[in-house]
Amino acid sequence: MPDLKKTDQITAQEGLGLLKTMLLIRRFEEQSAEQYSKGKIQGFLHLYIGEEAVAVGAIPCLKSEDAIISTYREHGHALARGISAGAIMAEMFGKANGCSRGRGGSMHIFDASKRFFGGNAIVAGGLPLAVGMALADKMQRNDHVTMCIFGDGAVAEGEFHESLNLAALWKLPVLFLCENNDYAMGTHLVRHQAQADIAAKAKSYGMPAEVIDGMDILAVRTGTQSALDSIRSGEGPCFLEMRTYRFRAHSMYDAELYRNKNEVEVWKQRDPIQLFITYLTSAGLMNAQDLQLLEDRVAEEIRQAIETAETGPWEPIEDLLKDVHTPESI
Ligand SMILES: Cc1ncc(C[n+]2csc(CCOP(=O)(O)OP(=O)(O)O)c2C)c(N)n1
Repeated sequence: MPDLKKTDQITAQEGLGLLKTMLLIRRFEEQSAEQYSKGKIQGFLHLYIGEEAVAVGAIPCLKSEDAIISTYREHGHALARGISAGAIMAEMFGKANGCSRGRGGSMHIFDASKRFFGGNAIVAGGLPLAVGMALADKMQRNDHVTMCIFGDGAVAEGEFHESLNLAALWKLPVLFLCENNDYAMGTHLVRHQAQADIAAKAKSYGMPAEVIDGMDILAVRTGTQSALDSIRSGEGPCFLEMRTYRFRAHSMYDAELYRNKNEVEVWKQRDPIQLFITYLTSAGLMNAQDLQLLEDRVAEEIRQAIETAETGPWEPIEDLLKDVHTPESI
């Protein structure tokens, strides 16, 4: 059996569903890189390849009324939440049929109907927003949870500490989910943090914090589910540090001079998709034909997404100043 630990509670149908979403994210990202190199996508593009087990293990544990706040590396989170590949791709093409009407681009995928309250270009910018949303939920006495996703780079920001402090003090229903991929752009965690144990920092604010193997989708799923149960029972916020890795550069403009190729290759040995395929196959829950069917379905979904983006309309020029606020317009 491969090195996925939580082997007990998964059916073939669930396993194939999770694998399909991981494959969708992987292929979507590969296609995004290609469209970027063709000039169809402009601006910044941050790929999630290597980190798929976090999104797909954690996000489906939420209920539809729960909220998500994300970062600029959020295509995978948005897909895992059920925003269509076409709406995201059209957004990145800058088309009016994109989920943010083509005005946000890659870093600002947003869909209020899915309670997906955005990617955010500002490192740690989502944390205070999540705390505010959780405060609103607590005041309204519902049992919604806000999942706040951010990277290890965010722990260097004051907002991280302010947000954890208030959330713990007021026992707010927030799940802080840190995707620790070791690097903040080109800076390794140990080069910017005197205390590099992120979970220990969270514990110091008086909330439960756990470190989880972010390459193991089943460990992510189990850990997230139990954190959500604790939050819903009124115990206040929880913190999960997912140990993961990005296989690609920070963004499309990064020569990756800060890490050696061998390090990347070592992490690729634990590619979360490959680990899960091996797990499902050895557990007798999937065979090569099932995998091919999933790949075919995903390929068709991506083909349609590109078509949606290609054929989508540009915003009419006369609408360009709509929703743009200037001192004169207020
Ligand atoms: C407040 C702020 N400071 C600096 C930047 C520049 N910046 C963009 S990405 C990044 C690194 C963030 O790394 P991390 O949070 O670990 O996320 P990852 O890219 O690893 O997913 C920085 C410093 C920014 N966008 N916002």
